[in-house]
Amino acid sequence: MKIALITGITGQDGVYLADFLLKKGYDVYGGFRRLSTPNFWRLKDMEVFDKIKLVPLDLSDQSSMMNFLEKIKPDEIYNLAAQSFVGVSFEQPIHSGDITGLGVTRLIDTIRTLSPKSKFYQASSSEMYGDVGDAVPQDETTVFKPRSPYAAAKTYAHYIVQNYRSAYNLYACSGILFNHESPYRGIEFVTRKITNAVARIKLGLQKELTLGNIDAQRDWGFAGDYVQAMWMMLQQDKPDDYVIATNEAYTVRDFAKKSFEIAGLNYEDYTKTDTKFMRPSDVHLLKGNPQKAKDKMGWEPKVNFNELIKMMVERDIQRWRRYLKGEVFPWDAINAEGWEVTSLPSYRFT
Ligand code: NAP
Ligand code: G4F
Repeated sequence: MKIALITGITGQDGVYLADFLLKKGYDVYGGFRRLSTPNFWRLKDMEVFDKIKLVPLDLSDQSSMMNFLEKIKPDEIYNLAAQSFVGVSFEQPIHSGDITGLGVTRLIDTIRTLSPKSKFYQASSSEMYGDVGDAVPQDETTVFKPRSPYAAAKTYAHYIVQNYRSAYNLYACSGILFNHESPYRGIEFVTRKITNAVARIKLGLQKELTLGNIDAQRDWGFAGDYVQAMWMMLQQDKPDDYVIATNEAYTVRDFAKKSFEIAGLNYEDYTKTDTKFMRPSDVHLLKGNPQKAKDKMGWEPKVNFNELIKMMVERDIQRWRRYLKGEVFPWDAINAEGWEVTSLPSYRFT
């Protein structure tokens, strides 16, 4: 039986990957960080909580990685842990650099020392492209011009992985994944913020939705499709980096309009914008070309834009309906109205 370690197992991609690897017969270890309230709701909801082995592992603490890798030398290590929210990286640039950037060096250097035969996957990001200019769509040859502390940290990590691959001959890959969403997406990301608000408006629990830069364009895919590509990267003859995307871009406005439409509501009646949700610098257009992943690994996205939104809206409506019936507590939907991180300087001092 193959052994896999997934860092960041409590996050969106962590649960989809755990489910995928368990179905492939892997023995799955999941790295989690200690919190005052454990964040296991996704693992429980996906019904994988009882099938995995949880290990305390924080990317800020190299000893936690050493403890684990000394005892268990996994066949495959998937590094999904990160401070993954771009907006917060403007507020916490040092923490974001420490976890999302330097944390990867801590992990891959520990692998080099204690488990050099482990195959390694790094969660790189399309945010690294940043200011893309005329380079549309982006592929593995497009230059990185990061526009946030998060993107700068991911770019550093991306180059560290390339360096360890060539310097120490490690089997180390980076997937340059474009935005991927699901009903398990964190509630502060724009897609889930929208589908959650649509569900609450539909059920009379919320009156309106306030967004920031609705002209931003993203290439949105389904997380369940994207974790399969992570695994495929570690099954190839040689380690390499791959863009994973749909090659279709839509605006935030498009996403919101479609979400309201699916719920039988009119976007214009409920949505407004506020500069407090805009970032000091934003990425205006991301659209990825996944041709290399298709040619070399046979990977293609299966769920399209409309199907993804329908899946998310329907699931959020279902969650809030069950909540209203007193059946479940929608863990990450507490204070959904009005709770949002912003990046305006005024926010820092008020
Ligand atoms: P997510 O839902 O925010 O999950 C992030 C995970 O990292 C959570 O399990 C979180 O634990 C964990 N984590 C945070 N700080 C940590 C620390 N100091 N030590 C150990 N674990 C820590 O993110 P996701 O959407 O699943 O994304 C997975 C990875 O792919 C991330 O690295 C992200 O940056 C990258 N990525 C995501 C996308 C996307 O569109 N989703 C695209 C490209 C790249 P808690 O549960 O305790 O917070
Ligand atoms: O949903 P977002 O916060 O995702 P973003 O910044 O694209 O980052 C996500 O995708 C990356 C891959 O490209 C990952 F690496 C990263 O970890 C994360 O998963 O914002 C998307 C767009 C931005 O342009 C933002 O300015 O939506 C815009 N937006 C407009 N109104 C908003 C809002 N974003 C948020 N979070 N909240 C708003 O009200």
